[in-house]
Amino acid sequence: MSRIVTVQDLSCLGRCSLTLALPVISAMGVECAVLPTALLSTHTGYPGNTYLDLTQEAGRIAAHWQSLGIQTDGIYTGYLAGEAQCRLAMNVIRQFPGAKVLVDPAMGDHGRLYRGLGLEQPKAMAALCGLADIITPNVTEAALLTGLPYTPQPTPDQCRQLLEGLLALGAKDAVITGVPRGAEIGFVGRDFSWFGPRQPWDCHGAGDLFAAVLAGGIMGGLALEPAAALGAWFVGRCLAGGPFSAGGIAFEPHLPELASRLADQLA
Ligand code: PXL
Repeated sequence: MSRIVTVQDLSCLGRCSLTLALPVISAMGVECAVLPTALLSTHTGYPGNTYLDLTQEAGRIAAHWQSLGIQTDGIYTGYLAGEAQCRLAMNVIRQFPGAKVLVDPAMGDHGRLYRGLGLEQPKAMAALCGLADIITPNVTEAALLTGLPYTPQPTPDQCRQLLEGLLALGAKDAVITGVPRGAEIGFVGRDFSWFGPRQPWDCHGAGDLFAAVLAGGIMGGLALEPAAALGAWFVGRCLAGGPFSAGGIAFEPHLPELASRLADQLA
């Protein structure tokens, strides 16, 4: 059985980051160890969320694991707030050489950083991306990381430029997610892309859901393209049950289907 260590916040309500990664990755038959970087009442899409920084405590947890000789097959980092948390994630990656590293540089959408993040975030996240095997920015994050202009519907040529800029950060591979194209939406990688029907609504946590399925798929034994396709299929499947409020995408009823689809693909 494979193990993933995931480094991201615990937003107590709102189906994103850890409350989503843990059930999704577990349902895919992969053990999910958690390194919570902050404790929030809700994600920052709700007004007035509480925020308790746990960077120091997460460092103590990682040090304890090191003293026990704990190993992991994969590391998956998500939303991180500030330079110290990105440095913590980089130290965790160095602690487990040989682990496959997925960095989802969750920090913004619709052309803007999430509320509460500082202007230093893209640079700190770019440094973390440099240590990754795979990064999964959305269109906004790809622009923030590369310094290229944000365009809501990048053309294939613009996607290629974004990918080049992302790989120049040092990441071994990159998939741009949530790329709109006419009535469709999909993802674009270096030598593959996929587009499917786009729901008239979007929802908080869609990027986290894609990344969690991708992480579970790769650690379960899939190659990058089929793992990304599984992620896109699952996000589409869950979003079709919407629209959803800030409480997030109701993915829970579909977890058995995700598990059986993964098993079929591995068979
Ligand atoms: O879904 C990404 C995410 C994760 N964690 C927190 C967030 C967000 C998006 O807003 O606020 C705390």
